[in-house]
Amino acid sequence: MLHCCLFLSLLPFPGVRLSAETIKLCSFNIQIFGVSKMANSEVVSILADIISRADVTAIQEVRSRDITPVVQFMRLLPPNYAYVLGPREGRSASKEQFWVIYDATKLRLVGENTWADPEDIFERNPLGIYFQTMGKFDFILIDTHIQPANAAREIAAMPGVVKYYQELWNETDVAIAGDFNADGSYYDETALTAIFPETEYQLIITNGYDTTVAAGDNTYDRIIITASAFEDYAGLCGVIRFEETYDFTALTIQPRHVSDHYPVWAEFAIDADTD
Ligand SMILES: [Ca+2]
Ligand SMILES: [Ca+2]
Ligand SMILES: [Ca+2]
Ligand SMILES: [Ca+2]
Repeated sequence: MLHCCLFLSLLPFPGVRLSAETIKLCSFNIQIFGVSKMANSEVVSILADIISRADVTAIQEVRSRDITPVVQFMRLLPPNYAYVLGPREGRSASKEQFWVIYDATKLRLVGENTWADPEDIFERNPLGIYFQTMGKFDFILIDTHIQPANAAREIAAMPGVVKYYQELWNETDVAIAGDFNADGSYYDETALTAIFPETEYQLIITNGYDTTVAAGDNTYDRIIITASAFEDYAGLCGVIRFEETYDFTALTIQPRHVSDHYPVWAEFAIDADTD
């Protein structure tokens, strides 16, 4: 009986297939990445370890006037990792860049495009990237960092961004990954299912997850996929609570020095794709 229960507990949700080979997609707001953060070797080694355990990571909050910290960080990763760095985005003097780091032996970059935002809705225009895995799975990754004060309006505009990229690349599988600020005082998270109805989208990181290092319980960080990618989702996702993963008693830093956000992740089969 015990064996039976153990076995059942390993099964994914009904209807979700297990695939031998998967890719791990991560999203991580690394909080004000630039010269100062790069100077802290303990922080940087944890960031590098997390990112090198994923096959592709959508990063938010690169804040640097020049590319030097980005280039320095890439040297700490295994040589098979490549990246796309988006343009500097933001309405004030404080600019941010999206940064997508991926394992080039697992994923091939097919296209990259920053949303032009004709109605100027987004403070930081989302970055779309079209990836082909080494299996059948091809998909669009949208990296986003929703402005907290304007969360409802920016989130409501996101399905239009999805549609734009689907038409641009003639590809229906989309994973939106990023810091949505979709909880707490910024946003009523129960409103997400109206914007992303379950016939058309799946909220992989659902409202119960805590993605913040602070004591509060907020699901700011999200991975959301389109219906055609339901077949590709391998049924595995989570939040990396790095204070439980790394031994901070051996370090001089606190978990909050790594970031105020935890990374979120999801796995996708590379051979289930039919579109
Ligand atoms: Ca596809
Ligand atoms: Ca929540
Ligand atoms: Ca928390
Ligand atoms: Ca698909």
